[in-house]
Amino acid sequence: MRIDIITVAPELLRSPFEHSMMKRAIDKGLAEVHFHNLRDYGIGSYKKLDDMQFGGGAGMVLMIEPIAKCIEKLQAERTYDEIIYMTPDAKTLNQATANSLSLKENIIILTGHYKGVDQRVRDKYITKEISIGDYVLTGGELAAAILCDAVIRLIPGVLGDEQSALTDSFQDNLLSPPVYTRPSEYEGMKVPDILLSGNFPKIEEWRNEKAYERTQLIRPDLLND
Ligand code: 6GU
Repeated sequence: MRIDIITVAPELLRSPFEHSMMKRAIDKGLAEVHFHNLRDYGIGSYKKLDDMQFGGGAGMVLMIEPIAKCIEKLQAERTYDEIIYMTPDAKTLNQATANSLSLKENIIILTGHYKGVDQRVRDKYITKEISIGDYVLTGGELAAAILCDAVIRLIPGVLGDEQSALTDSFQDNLLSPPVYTRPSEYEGMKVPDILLSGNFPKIEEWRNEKAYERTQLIRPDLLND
């Protein structure tokens, strides 16, 4: 999978790709991530990227021309399955979206800044808009890193244990059950007997029960989906 990220702040984005699972995916050749500094496509000698919004109001808006130049250069090189815009005014990222994106070949992720991008960018180029939650970040860069992490770990071959992605929280709309490791007793706090029993069908049943209880308590909305 190839991901092209268009951003005004590539330095804000690099580090998550240099560690842990995303690094492993890139090292294994399962994911390829390229950063494109929007500034390189800016207008005039000042490399201008943004301007005031028509109609008045606070905040600068990213102009269409630099973004168009960058996207069209990439599109001339290959076909993209999705051109995603990270923005708080969109549907929230969930596991189903991550699953489906992990099967794509080439995607572009555009990250906004300031007051966002000119609506015509969204109308002309964007095929999917994603928010990571109901709160506002300064820019879409960290959101893009989060999207990439959620997607890249799902690419077949990235996780060592093929099972583990399937048993993640949310994979079946349930939160994960509690987990324990050694010691079996700590300051009087005991690991539930069932987990030490060796009775795997019963353990599985207990885990399902706990997952359901937790979901009911913390995220009942997931059970209605
Ligand atoms: Cl994708 N961008 C920004 N700027 N803020 C957000 C977001 C994205 N998702 C949640 N808040």
